[in-house]
Amino acid sequence: MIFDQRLKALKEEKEALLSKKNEKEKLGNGIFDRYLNPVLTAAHAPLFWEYDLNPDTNPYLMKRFGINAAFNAGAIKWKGKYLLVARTEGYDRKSFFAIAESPNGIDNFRFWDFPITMPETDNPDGNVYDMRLTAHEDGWIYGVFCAERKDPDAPQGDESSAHASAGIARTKDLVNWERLTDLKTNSSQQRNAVLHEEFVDGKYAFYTRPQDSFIEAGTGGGIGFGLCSDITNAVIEKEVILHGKQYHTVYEVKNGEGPAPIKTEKGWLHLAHGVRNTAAGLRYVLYMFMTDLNDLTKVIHLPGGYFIAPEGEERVGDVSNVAFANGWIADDDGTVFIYYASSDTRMHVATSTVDKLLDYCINTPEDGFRSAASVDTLMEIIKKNKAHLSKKD
Ligand code: M1P
Repeated sequence: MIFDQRLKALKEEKEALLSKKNEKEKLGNGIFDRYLNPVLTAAHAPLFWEYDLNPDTNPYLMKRFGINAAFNAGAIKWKGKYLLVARTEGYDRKSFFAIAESPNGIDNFRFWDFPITMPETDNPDGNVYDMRLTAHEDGWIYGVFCAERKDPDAPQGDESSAHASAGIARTKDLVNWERLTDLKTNSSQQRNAVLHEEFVDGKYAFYTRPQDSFIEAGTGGGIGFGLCSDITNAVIEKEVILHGKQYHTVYEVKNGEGPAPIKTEKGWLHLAHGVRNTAAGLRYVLYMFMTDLNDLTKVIHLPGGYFIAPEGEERVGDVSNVAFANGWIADDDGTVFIYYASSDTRMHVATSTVDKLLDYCINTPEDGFRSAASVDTLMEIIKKNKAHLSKKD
C-alpha cells in the first residue's frame, strides 16, 4: 500500500517537472535571455535509476542510488534534438556522464535510459567530469573531460590530493565510446581541455589549462593551446598561453576554456570561466573573447568583466557562487543556446544569437585594469549619450 501510493505520487511529481514549460525572463540585458527554470537537475533523474521498483525487494520504496546533482554539461545538436552530456553525480560523490535530450533546447529535457559506459584506461579514473563535445572534421565526435585520480605521490594519510588529466574518448553514435589515451603535455596536471573542431596545419588542436596542482593553477595557468599529430596517442610538445590570468580581473586566480569555440565570419567566439578569490571563497563567472580566424592563438576581442555571473538561487549549491559552462549549441538560424551550470548543482539555459554575441565581443569596452580607466570608459559613454540625446531634443 505504502509502495503503491508513494510510486503514484513520485510518478506524478516527476512528470510535472519533466513536462514543465520554461519561459524567458521578462527583460534581459540585450546580450542574452536567461530562462527562468533550470533545464536539468538531480530531480530529472528517472525513477528507475534511483529506486528499486520491485515491492518485494523494496517495500518502503526507498531510494537505493541517489542522484545528487546534474551540472557542467557538454552540449550538441544531434538528429534534430538538443543533447546535454551532464556531469551527473551520485550521493557517493562520483560523477559519470549521462545524456538528457530536449526537443527545443529550453525545456522537457529527459535523461536517456542508460548513462554512458565510459571505458577506463589501464590507470582507472577515480572520477570523470566536465565533458566538452567536439564534432571534429575527421568525422568523429570527441568527448574531452577531466580524468581525476588519487595523487600517487600523496603522503600517507592525505586522502584529498588528486591528479587531473584530460581524458579523451570518441564516438559515432553517442552510445558506444572508444577511450583513447589521456592527453600528455609538459604540465603536471590538466583540466578544462577542449578539442578544436578543425585541423590546424593537418594536426589536432587543443585548448588546455596547465596547472601546478589539482586546485591551484599556480605559476602556470591560463588558457593554453597546442597541437598534436596523433589523436590516438595525443602528445602536445609545445603549449602557448593565449589568455592568461591577470591581476584584479574576473580571471585573477584561474581561467579555463568552456565549450569548443563557434566559428563566425569575424573570428572564433569563445566562452570561458574566470575565477577570483574572495573572503567568501572562490567566485566563478563566465566571460567571452574572440580569436583570429587564422591565428587561433591571437585574441582579437576581449570584453571587460563577466558575461554571466551566478544570480539569485544560482548562487547557492554544493559549491556556491559558481557559474560554469562547457556546452553551447549554435543553431542553423543563428540562435545560440548557452548551457551553464550554477554552483556545481544544476543546469540552466540562456539564449542569444551569433550576431548579438559578436556585437557584445566587439563593442563592449575592454578592462582598463585600473579604477581610473573604468571611470574614463564610463565618462566616454555618458558624454556620447548626452550629445546624442541633446541632438534629438
Ligand atoms: O567547483 C567549481 C569548478 O571547479 C573546477 O574548475 P577549475 O578547474 O577551473 O577550477 C572543476 O572541478 C569544475 O568541475 C567545477 O565546477
